[in-house]
Amino acid sequence: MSNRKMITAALPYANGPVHIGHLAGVYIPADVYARFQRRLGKDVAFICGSDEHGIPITIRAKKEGVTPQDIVDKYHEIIKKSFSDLGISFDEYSRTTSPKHYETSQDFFKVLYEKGKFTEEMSEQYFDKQAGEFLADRYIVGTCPNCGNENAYGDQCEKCGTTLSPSELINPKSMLSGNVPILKDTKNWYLPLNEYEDFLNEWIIEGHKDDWKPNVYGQVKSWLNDGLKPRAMTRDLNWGVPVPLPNAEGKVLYVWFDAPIGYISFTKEWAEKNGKNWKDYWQSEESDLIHFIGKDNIVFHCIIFPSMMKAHGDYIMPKNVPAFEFLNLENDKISTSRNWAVWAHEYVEDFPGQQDVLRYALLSSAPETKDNNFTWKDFQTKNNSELVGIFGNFINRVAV
Ligand code: B3M
Ligand code: ZN
Repeated sequence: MSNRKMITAALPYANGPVHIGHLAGVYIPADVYARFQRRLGKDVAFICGSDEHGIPITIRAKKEGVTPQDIVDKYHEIIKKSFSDLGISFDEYSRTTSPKHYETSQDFFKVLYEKGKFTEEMSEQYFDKQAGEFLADRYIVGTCPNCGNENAYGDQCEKCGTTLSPSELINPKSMLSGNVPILKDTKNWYLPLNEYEDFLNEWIIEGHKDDWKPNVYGQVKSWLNDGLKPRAMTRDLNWGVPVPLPNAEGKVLYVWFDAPIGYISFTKEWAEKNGKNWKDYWQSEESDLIHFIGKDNIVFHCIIFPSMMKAHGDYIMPKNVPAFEFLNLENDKISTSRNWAVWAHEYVEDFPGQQDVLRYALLSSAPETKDNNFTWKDFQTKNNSELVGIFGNFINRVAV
């Protein structure tokens, strides 16, 4: 156990506000951990920020008829304010459109490129003729080859959790026009994840059998058993961090390449303002790196980002990646598209001064080892009998 704690919380997509599922599954547990470590006298950096690239943002912008920049400007402010209103004690809350992040993620890409860590591959990608755009990841939907879910995305099936590539989808359809896309040749840069299998097996499967959560360990193990494939680290899109190479016009870094580097960029921003050295947190064996995430982000934090850091060569590996399960609301899956959620910024308005009640309620039913459920009835009981009745009575008796 080292004295320095580099704590990250998953970067929320700036395509909508945060809800109680995000709070219970990532931000409140991470905040409690960070506060606890500070109390123990540890040197803590607790870092987060908005994830402002990727297709969820551009899809939302298209839907609302505004620019992606308009979308992220709006939601970054809303998210940032609700975290601060709820007492999430980030040392830094930044955003992936910041200049420091462009510089950091492009530098990271260049190091891997110059070390020969990427393979350059021509491939046929789906292209929407009507929209005149390549269709990456979530721009394409179809049937999951694994479980038959008809609404699987080009990068992942949310029903069974399998990571996919668009070519694996059965009956692919464009999210832009609804049309059946055509295939067109394009060049991208791939990280051959298969070359990191031995390293990942030794580090996680042999090294963290006993101290990582079973859900995290189990998922990693099953991916490694299935075998890893090279994964494209660039995309044919016009919203994102430009690929820093000549002849790469119209190409940006894959959002899951740039977003985790955000943790590093934001640590640099914080360090510069506070007279610290960011390398003490990211490149020193004296530091414990801990990623708080939701269960759908396990592959990115346990396989892809560690392989990127390993390829780079200067970075430490995470000590632990506590991933939480999901929180349901009144026995139904929380859903942004169906507007079935308790939104953080609305709670703060509707229950002024009652932030700690929500923090207590969400923490005491955090989905730590299995999916959990939030109901207003429970919330009322937790407030009235646990906080006011039991805790309040205890304080009152002590004071008397
Ligand atoms: N923006 C959040 C999500 O998958 C995603 C996390 C990035 S962490 C580097 O909902
Ligand atoms: Zn599936």
